[in-house]
Amino acid sequence: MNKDLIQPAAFAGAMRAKLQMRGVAAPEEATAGQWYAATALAARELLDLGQRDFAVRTEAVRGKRVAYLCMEFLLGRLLVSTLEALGVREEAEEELSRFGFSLSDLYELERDPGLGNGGLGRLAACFLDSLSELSYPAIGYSLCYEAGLFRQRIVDGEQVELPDDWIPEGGAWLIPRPEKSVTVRFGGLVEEEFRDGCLHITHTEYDEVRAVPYDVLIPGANGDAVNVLRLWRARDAGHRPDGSESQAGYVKALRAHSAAEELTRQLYPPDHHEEGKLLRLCQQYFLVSASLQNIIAEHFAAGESLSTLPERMAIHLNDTHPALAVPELMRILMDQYSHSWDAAFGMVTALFSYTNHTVMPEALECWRVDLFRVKLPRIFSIVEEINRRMTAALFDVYPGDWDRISRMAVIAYGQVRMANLSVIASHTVNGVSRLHSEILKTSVFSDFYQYSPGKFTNVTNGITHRRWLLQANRPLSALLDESIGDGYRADPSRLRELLAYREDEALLERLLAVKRENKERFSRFLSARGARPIDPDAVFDVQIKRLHEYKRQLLNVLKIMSLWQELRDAPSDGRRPIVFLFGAKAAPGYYMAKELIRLIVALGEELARDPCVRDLLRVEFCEDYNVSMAEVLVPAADISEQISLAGKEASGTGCMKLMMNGAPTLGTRDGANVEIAEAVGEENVYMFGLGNREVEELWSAGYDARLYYRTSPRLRVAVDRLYSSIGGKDFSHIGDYLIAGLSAVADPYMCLADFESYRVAFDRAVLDYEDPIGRARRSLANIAGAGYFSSDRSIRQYAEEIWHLGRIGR
Ligand code: 26Q
Repeated sequence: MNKDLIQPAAFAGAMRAKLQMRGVAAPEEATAGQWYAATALAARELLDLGQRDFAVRTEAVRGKRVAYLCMEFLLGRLLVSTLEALGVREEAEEELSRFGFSLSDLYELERDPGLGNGGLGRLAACFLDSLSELSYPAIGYSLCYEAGLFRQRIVDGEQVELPDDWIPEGGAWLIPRPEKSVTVRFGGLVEEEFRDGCLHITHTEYDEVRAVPYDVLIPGANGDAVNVLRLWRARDAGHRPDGSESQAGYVKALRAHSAAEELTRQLYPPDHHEEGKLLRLCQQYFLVSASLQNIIAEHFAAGESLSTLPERMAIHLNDTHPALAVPELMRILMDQYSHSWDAAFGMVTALFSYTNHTVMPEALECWRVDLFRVKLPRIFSIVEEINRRMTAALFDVYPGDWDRISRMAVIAYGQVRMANLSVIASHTVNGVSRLHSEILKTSVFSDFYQYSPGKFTNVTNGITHRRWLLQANRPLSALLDESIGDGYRADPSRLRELLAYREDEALLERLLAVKRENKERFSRFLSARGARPIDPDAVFDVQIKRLHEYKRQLLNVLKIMSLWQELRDAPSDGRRPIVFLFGAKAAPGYYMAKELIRLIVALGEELARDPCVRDLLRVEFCEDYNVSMAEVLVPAADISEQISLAGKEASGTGCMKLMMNGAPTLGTRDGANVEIAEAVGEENVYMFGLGNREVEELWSAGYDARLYYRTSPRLRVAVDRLYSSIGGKDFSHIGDYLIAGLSAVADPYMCLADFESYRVAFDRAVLDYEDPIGRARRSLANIAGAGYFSSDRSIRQYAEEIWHLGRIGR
């Protein structure tokens, strides 16, 4: 943010003033919690100044802003990144140390705002960070869930979900803006009447919910920007019952009150099977309706008229979750501002762009027409009209080609298809890695690609190196500062300069020392949570991501089981221990994912009980994996497991965090792995397995998992092991899943087909580990190649190629 507005020397005084304001008599008496609150409040005050200043500067040049609509923003803790960006970290640290505290003590007190499930939400958070860093005017819109993603406990070897009431300890960054509240309508009756050549809509008997915004301010470290993340909280639009009503009125008011507040009670985990998650549909509409009302109000407040909206604003749909913004904007323009259909739709396609994050067919969002119509009657009639006009236009181009037209329709077979709606209404559609964007063109959206090829493009994902390198790995950034200078801090592409040190043994040794320090730190972190200490000399093999069949944690398990058997067959002393670290949450309704967690935990227990292997192979399931844990675990990794079935992982971003911290990828040619291998060179990664085309061919030829089971003895041993008890538990159904396929195709994600080449690649990685200089050099190449995967690069691309934003500079 604008540093003219900050006097770092005054920050300590501001912290004390906030203590006093909160009723603490003397700073000597303040607890860590009170210091935390005071520090956050003092920082918020500066952020508030910075945000106003940036808004004024943006207005002065009639700057264009992007509104990034996303159901999730997985921010992680904010204290350190904020103080760092404000340039007052040292001042805060010094003041705290006077009273016996440190910033890291306080950081530990902060609850992770877990307002996201995984990659998509974390990407949104990295993007906001980059938008601010690069001085692009932006506003993120999302929901202020009272409970974020569940906290995970392992009880009796199984995942148990606990509610995550984060606001009491993590809400210090939320600034309520009740004066900007709006109301959102659900249900009711819609009447359409043609009068004086115009369609008049009357909407009656709806339920109203009030949307109250809470702002989180996101500063850039360089430049002047502070952008807003606006989180909507649902509140009853009427009055809370106070007892003055009749008995029936009281009950009715109470019911309406709790129904309204239920809307933003919790974040939903992905659940593609359960039909009729009506509340999720309402959440989506609530987000987009409140956000669009806010966008338009602010546009008018700036003295603009609707016709200039596309000059001043780009609206981005992060996945289809906020796609209802399309019909909602149509509704506002037509019903409230008397636009014609064509004028309104023209406005929509000038404003909207859309990013797709998945090719998994079951994850393409659809809503049942009957539910949709009841909850959002007017929105439904607009979607119907979009569909009618679209299919008519398609008929002109493809007369009689009903199959194609029905594939491209927005409404078909009783379902509203959000992906088709998003594509039709957007001027640009992008995938999140080169391979994924190609797959979009050839499979999921091939019809649309043929119809309008110019719409489709790629923007490979990125991560903010400020959190994932500068903040999470201070020893490494200190070493980089000393060697290549600090230019990479503002321009991560300059990490490339590290390549000049490839032959510098002194530097390579120091790189090894940094990794070791980080491994020790993680080992302490785990021990503090009650785990048996890990030997920092062990190889740290890391697979951290949501639990999903396509990500193939099971393939990793099969590998570990085969290694286990080998050690039992040929015990050997003096081997280097390997620790397999897993971090993963399973969607509560995803049976197989939960079973796989049970398997990983049981395997860990069984290995720990086997005297033959307990010191050599260890499986640690890291409970409650989240952003804060990743900040400790990522810098400690020796091997980055990115082993999804080729064609399934849209991009992956964990792969980028791990490479930036020096861990070589052990991975398939999927998602961003392909580009990582290209950036660092094949000799610095361990790629294996079928490619995307080979997967498709094998699939159409008829995949037979048993073939691999019969021909690879070490695979057979691993699969067979699933049929005897592990940690006293039965996992034979997972064996059946792989080779019997009782109700479906056996091994649907082809773990068996990739097993042998995976083992070969893994063995090579472990062998290579024994050459420290070679290992350090590989690590160096990964760090040096990570610049491209900075979200600063992704955001520049979005801003220049899709949103057409300018930077607000002086
Ligand atoms: C769906 C229906 C009901 C409730 C929730 C959902 C839901 C929620 C979240 C569906 C999907 C998500 C999240 C998807 C996601 O995180 N995708 C990942 O996005 C990353 C960023 O682009 C990619 O790197 C990953 O490859 C992709 O899996």
